[in-house]
Amino acid sequence: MDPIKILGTGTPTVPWKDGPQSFQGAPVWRCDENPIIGRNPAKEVARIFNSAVQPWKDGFIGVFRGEQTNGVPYIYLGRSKDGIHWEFDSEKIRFTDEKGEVSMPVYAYDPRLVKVEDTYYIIWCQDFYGASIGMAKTQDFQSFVRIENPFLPFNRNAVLFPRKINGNFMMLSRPSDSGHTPFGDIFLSESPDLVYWGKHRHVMGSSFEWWESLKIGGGAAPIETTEGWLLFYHGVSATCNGYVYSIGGAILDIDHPSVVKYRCQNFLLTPQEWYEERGFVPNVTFPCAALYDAESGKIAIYYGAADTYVCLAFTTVELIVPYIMQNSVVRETDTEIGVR
Ligand code: BMA
Repeated sequence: MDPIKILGTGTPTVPWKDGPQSFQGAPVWRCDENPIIGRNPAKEVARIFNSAVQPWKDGFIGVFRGEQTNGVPYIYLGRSKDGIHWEFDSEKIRFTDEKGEVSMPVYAYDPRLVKVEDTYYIIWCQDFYGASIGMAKTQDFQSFVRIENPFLPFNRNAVLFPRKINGNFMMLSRPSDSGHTPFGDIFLSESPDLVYWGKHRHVMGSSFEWWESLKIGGGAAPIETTEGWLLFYHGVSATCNGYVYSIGGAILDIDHPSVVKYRCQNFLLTPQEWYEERGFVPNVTFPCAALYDAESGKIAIYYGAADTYVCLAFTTVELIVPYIMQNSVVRETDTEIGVR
């Protein structure tokens, strides 16, 4: 088999810590500086978690879910030299409409940050007469212009692909209900212009695997590899003591990403450390971004822990893709194109 490679470039300065020589389960290891963002990280922000980052200039920039001290979540901008140590703006991101008028969502959480061509898109969950997806664009991280809400309520966990496929923008999302949704599959939608969305396809469902049996949701923007789109997502199981959020991995077809080529039956990471098991909502690991370096194959996964902290975990494309392939179980609802 040819060596598995990341396509695209990424950044050679991806945050990195060497891993162990062998693994008991998935070849994913945690950063020894976790949690990289602790409690009370900014003025009137009690917790930052479920956040997304990108390389920017000679360092990194990110959009962070900041739980304000009044309990309402908003998105804050953060900057870092090394991707591990972060500083935050004291004011939340000021969104405007196309005319430049201030246009703030009622609340905003779980942001993703994806670069497509020369523009960065922020995609988050917000109130649109019920929980749904909000979007904004920026090229300079100074002006943030909201664009049309892509979907009707209720919907969560939306993430764009980092390039157009067959000429269209592609977005994963998870239709939901208005509460702590006890169900949910990942769907794919496409758009020629980021205004009109259609050609909706089912990608994959909550499976028979116990750790993701209740619902699943897209996580980091998919990473293009020689085997397909590498997707880190979250899977939820319902226990007698509440939901448990783990990180899963799948590989989607490069040209038809509603087709799942491989789906790992084992979680890649599950709550185990104190900062994942203890916090505002215990037992949550929730991926929202992954940085990579195509040359070395290094991958750094940013995940929220216990709705309280931001954490980092590492892997490489040469380790994780074969692990997903070797432990793959796909069912008909995964491998079909996903339209009925
Ligand atoms: C989901 C979202 C996430 C959160 C998770 C666990 O419904 O609200 O932001 O991390 O629940 O509380």
